[in-house]
Amino acid sequence: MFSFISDSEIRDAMKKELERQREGLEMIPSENFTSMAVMEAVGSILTNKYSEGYAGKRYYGGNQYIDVIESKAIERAKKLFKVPYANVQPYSGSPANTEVYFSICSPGDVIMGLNLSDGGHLTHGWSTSISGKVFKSIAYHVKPDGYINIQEARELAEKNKPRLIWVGATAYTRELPFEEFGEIADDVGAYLAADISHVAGLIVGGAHKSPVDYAHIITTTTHKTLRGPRGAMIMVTNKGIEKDKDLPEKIDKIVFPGMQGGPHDHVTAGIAIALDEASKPDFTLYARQIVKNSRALASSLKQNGVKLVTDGTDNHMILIDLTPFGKGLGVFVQDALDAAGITVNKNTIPGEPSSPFYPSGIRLGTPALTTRGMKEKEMDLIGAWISEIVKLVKNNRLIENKEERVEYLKKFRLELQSNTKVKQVREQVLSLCSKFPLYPELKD
Ligand code: DSN
Repeated sequence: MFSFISDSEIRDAMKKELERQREGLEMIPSENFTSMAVMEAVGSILTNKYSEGYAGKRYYGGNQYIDVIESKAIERAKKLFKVPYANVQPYSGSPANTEVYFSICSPGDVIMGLNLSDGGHLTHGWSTSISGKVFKSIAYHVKPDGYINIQEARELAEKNKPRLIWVGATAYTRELPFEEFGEIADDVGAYLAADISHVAGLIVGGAHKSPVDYAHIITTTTHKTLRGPRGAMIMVTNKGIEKDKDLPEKIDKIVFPGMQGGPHDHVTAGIAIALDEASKPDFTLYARQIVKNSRALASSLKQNGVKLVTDGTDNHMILIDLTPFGKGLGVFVQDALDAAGITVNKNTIPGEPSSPFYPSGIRLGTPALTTRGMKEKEMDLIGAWISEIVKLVKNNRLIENKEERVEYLKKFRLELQSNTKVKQVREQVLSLCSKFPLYPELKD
């Protein structure tokens, strides 16, 4: 394995990363394990090629095979998501969303998206993102029950007349209300862009509604539930073309030459392969199992006394609300779970009483564990282990003074290494992982 990498510093880190993925429970909801076929494409000679432009209209020679690959990826995306146009060149989700803005908006235009700590994405108008600096960003929120406040979004849209509205999220555990946002956008004359990065695989597998009849534009990353390589796509729906027949051309021009140079052809091949994999009946079973697992995990956590935002889940993701124990506790739970071999991420929750770096929630999900073949029975066990760790660290407090806080966290992390409970859970995690081997094809 990695036999051509003679650079031992990099090779050793790569080997350790493989070991970490194999021997731990990967529960960051935006992560997944691609097939060997996707990895082979991404690690291939395609990385050598430059192909600025589009199939048949390139600025470099020698693109006859790249044209085949990119055209296949586009054809498969169109078929799978039932759209008349797709661009598969965006480097990742944030560039894709930025390209949408510059295709249809001018600086200073009003745009709307879900507030960051309510589950929205940085690129949906948050102040530190270019989207919140260049455009006049209006945020809608979730209600006290954690569900998107559609009434507030309607009122804000009617008052502010946005050019573009985003429906989509990065930390939202319920079905996205595409139809309702479609009506709001139509009523105020806005474009509706659905960012389905998190749920694309669920949509393709029939485990989440599709925005195709309601949105004008759809963006998605390709590496989350869709289980492809790191990359992204921008699609236009029939509704989008009815609103603006030039939308595909505008998007193509903004992606290249507007914002990007040469496409990552190795990634495009990986996307084409992943889209083919996602079109198979097995993928439908996979998508449905992700949601079954997520629901089983949510009920295990609740039974063990852990509070969840919206009290459950409809998708691949769960958001733990740690505020019953105190504010800013996400870092303690994330680090303790890490020590036990369970990888999650600390996350803000709606009405966050602390800060994005020291938030009061934990975001976790089931796409990667489901790829490994785990089912409800395993989720039940994992929910109990996570709850034990939450209870172990819940009495810690985030110290106000920054220097003292750093010292306190250092000591906390050191103590985790010898903690009996953490060691016990770590052993159980190791034993579970050994029953669901990851990448057995990669030999030492
Ligand atoms: N950071 C990605 C996620 O984890 O959801 C979104 O950018």
